[in-house]
Amino acid sequence: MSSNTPVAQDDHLYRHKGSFFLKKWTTPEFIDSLQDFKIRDDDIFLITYPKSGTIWTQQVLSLICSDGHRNGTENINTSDRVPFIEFPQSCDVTDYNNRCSPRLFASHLPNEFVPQGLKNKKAKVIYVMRNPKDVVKSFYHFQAMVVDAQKSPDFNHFFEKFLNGHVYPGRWFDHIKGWYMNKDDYNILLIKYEDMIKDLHSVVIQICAFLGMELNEEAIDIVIRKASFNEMKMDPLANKKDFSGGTLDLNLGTFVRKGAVGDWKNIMTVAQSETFDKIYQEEMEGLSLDFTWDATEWIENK
Ligand code: PPS
Repeated sequence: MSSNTPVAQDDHLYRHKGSFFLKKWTTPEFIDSLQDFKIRDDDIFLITYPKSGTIWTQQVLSLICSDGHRNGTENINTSDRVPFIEFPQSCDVTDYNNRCSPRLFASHLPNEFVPQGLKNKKAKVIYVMRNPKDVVKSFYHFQAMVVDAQKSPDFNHFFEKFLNGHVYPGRWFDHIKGWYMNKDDYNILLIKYEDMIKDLHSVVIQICAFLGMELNEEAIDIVIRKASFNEMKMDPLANKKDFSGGTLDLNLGTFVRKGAVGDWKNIMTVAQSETFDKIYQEEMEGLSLDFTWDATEWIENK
């Protein structure tokens, strides 16, 4: 596997304890300080590797927590409704101790960096994962919009960066394995993006049960409608209009982009796919985790 452009470390990232972080938003000291962040028993954390369905699940969670109507929060940025624990500057109520319970947080942090208090198993963690071939394609399109990022001139260049983990927050394999292998340390619900695509209704019911929230059918229907791809595609807040300019150049793409399973086939060469499969086999061996790589699998298995 070779690209014409050498893969250099991205200037907008720094390396800390084996992972990569964004210089613009965090320092190593701040990341380390999160270990002692005081967790409340009713906190709800949404954890993802980037491009795995974060904004979608942020939307689902904030809808569930307000019975589907969002309680007049329609005009509040997603980053304020479900702020990232590692990026407090990105939201309005930056002192997280002043937020009302139940607090909703999102994070891309590898498991070793999250607050230790999550391990008392009272607060809830929802971990959403997506097949990594679609993750890398989605990430490739996204990095083109990130103002400070080192831009990959072609997909192969980004593909190599992704495999090497030279992206925030590091290697997909490390993130997934770290969380999956330590899942028993947390009160955790594992969800797959592809299951949300296939049957959002079932996943919403599963999340409600996990959170102990009782929503009637009408409220569940509203959650599903307001979290649908078409609604979110039209929603400026879901498309990160609040990050427009300084962080994202939204002239170069859309955040809620395609929302497909198997879109990697439109960009990955056979050789890249085979390289990926080989690494995947080696890295994931022995883990009872499987992914849906292509939506046609559902049709064929019927
Ligand atoms: S980020 O930057 O890490 O927060 O990105 P993240 O939100 O995790 O992932 C973005 C991808 O999720 C897709 N998306 C959706 N898919 C289906 N339904 C809905 N409602 C939805 N909302 C967002 C979004 O389009 C990105 O995937 P791609 O493959 O690029 O389309």
